[in-house]
Amino acid sequence: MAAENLTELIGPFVKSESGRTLKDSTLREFWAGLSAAVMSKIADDWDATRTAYAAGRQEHYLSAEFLEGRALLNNLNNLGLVEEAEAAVKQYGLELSDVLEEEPDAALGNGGLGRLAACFLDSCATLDYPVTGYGILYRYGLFKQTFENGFQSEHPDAWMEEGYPFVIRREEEQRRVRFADMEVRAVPYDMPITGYGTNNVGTLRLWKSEPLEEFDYDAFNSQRFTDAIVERERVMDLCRVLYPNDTTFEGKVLRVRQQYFFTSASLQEMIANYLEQHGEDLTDFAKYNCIQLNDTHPVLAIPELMRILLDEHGMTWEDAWEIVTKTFAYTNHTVLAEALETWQVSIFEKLFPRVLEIVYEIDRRFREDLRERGIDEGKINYLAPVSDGLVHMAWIACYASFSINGVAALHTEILKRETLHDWYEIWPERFNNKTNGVTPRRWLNQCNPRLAALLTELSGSDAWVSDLDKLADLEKFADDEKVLGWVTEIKDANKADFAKWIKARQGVDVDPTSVFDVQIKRLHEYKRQLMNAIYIIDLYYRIKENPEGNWPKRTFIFGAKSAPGYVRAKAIIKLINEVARLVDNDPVVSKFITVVFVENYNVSPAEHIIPAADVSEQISTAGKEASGTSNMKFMMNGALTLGTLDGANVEILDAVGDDNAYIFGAKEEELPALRESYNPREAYETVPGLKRALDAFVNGTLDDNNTGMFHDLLSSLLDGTNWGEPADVYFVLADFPSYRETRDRMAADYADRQAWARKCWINICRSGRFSSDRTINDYAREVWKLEATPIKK
Ligand code: GFP
Repeated sequence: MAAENLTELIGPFVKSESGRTLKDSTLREFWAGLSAAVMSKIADDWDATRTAYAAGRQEHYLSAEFLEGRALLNNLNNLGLVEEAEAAVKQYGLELSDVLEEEPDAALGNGGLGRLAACFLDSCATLDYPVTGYGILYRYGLFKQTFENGFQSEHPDAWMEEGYPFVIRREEEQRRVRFADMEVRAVPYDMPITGYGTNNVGTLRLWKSEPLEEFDYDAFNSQRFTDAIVERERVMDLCRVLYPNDTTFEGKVLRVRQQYFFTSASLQEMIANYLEQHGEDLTDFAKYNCIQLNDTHPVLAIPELMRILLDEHGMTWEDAWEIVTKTFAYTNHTVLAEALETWQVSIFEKLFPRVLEIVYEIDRRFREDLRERGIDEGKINYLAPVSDGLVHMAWIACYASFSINGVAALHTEILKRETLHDWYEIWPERFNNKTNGVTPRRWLNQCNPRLAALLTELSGSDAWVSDLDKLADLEKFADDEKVLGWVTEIKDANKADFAKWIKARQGVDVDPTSVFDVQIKRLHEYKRQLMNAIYIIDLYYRIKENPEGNWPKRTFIFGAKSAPGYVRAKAIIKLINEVARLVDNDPVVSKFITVVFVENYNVSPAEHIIPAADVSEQISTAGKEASGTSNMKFMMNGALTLGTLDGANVEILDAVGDDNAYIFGAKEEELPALRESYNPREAYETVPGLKRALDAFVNGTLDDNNTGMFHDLLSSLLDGTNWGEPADVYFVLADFPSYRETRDRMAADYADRQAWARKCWINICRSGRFSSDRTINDYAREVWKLEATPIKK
């Protein structure tokens, strides 16, 4: 019998990674060796799971993004191997925590959408559902962010350049993807997705594009070296970066190429598996396969499946369409216009004329179908798959999918009422809500071991880790002083850890006894990091005015990346960094408050930040944040929500009640009327303190290095733009007074640590419904019609 224990396995694996003695091996090589050893332990179960899933009904999760973060600790936790791994590295005088820090984040996603996909796969594995994720093996993940003089600067993230043991190349399962101007090999790289308390191991299959020929040998031989590799580089470009800049035509072509590439390869695999398992007749394809489209990015799968069924399997249009409309389900993630992707017809013409032909035929039949339903031409033209020279991906999704869902109750209502209202009128039965969730494995058990230990001790087992509703039983301790004392101690210890971590990372000193008030998410105007910053500027002046005041000590923590081309978001980053500098340079104000902008925010930093947070900032303009998921992570870790009635905040409030959350601001249904009468300039003139805070943008208090960007920010709030955008689109100044009042009150409440801890405890105990296990069970039951398929041991 081969060695099974990590203590025995680690040595040989590290040596084969490093090619030298263990004494000389680097920490990074220890990480690689330990990871490879863990892979060896997963291998048999992974194989057994693949075999078990192949024959039955399966669900395929198509997503352009999977924001996985680090894998090693997650796998050790799931497999119950943390202690073994600690002992294994101790033999060589190493600490597991140091080894873990060597792992790069697999940042193959931008934010919530990609992280949700990662949480979903974790839940599918834990619940034994036969689900496979499909995406792209981007060579460079989300860019690395640094601050240069307070400005965001972007750098490539070559996350797997030094080797990455958690993906396995499956050469023998490669496919061909054909474009009009190139043909490429799609080579799958599989990542095992372990679950908690199960032997099942799911799969995330990431496709990599490679040329048919390594390079042009003749050109190379004639010393035309660049010519020899041009085609290769063109093919490799396909998977080079997550979300290429698509402001240019060429950028758009690349993006569409990516979308077709991974959906085509994935479909080919599904078809091949079907033929192998169920024979040549594809009529029952939808009985065995369901495909979830994660936003519109994979919607090309719809015409591509039509093409495969029609052209490669000789089906009639009617039979093929019947299969397609029973196979696809579509999730919408935002009501912002950018989610409803449209592509110029000319891009499709250039890349895949046959797919375009099919899209036109879908369009023709769609128009006929709607005319028969008595719908007027104007509406038909608006909803048609092709209009005004554009292909409308969301409309194709709505037409072909049997299920259309939003990601929180309020969001789904807005889809039905506005964004997708016409579709809802025609096909109401397709619409359903699936409120997002997050995995309690990574986001509680792994990132907050102290709290996890307390929960396990009080409930007598770790069953809550895979059944988070069990935490409801612990609410009986809400008035137990001893338990509340422990909750406070745990938070304080986590805050001390954060203080050490940020000191080592960025050299910043923070006081662990201060209130940790946190906003971490992509930088976007609707998320209103700007309102948060204005509050801090206002507080700065209030403290200066009254330095003897009873100001609670507070640390304001930010983490955010801005899309590289989003000028205003980048201005907000610079502004926050300037506010941090202003506060830090003031000997009086800095006694009370500190502002920290965590550089290069990503999954791993979030795991350090969330367990240490007291206040969870969820302050988007009502109606704009589809769900949010950090709100759920904070809640599970005993931070209190300071939020608007937006996205899943509404459901968090419903779960914990008014006494245990801090809600402020205009409601979604109030905004249309408010827009009519709203005058941001009046707020600027009349709300006490606001003028002073906003003037700081431009009067030399905050320095934008003569870029004029702070001036633009201010005028976006007060004047709107000359291209017709109204002033203060996101109601920052309108909500500011109630935000300030609520946030002040919240900081004051913190002083009563016992009462505060009670609120935290209620939040933790009632977080069960925000586990992604609940979400996935809902999808499996109501949309995917999927049975758990545990492998036999
Ligand atoms: C998007 C939405 C969020 C939602 C996630 C997952 O994420 O409200 O929670 O998708 O459904 F906007 P971001 O792009 O905001 O990160």
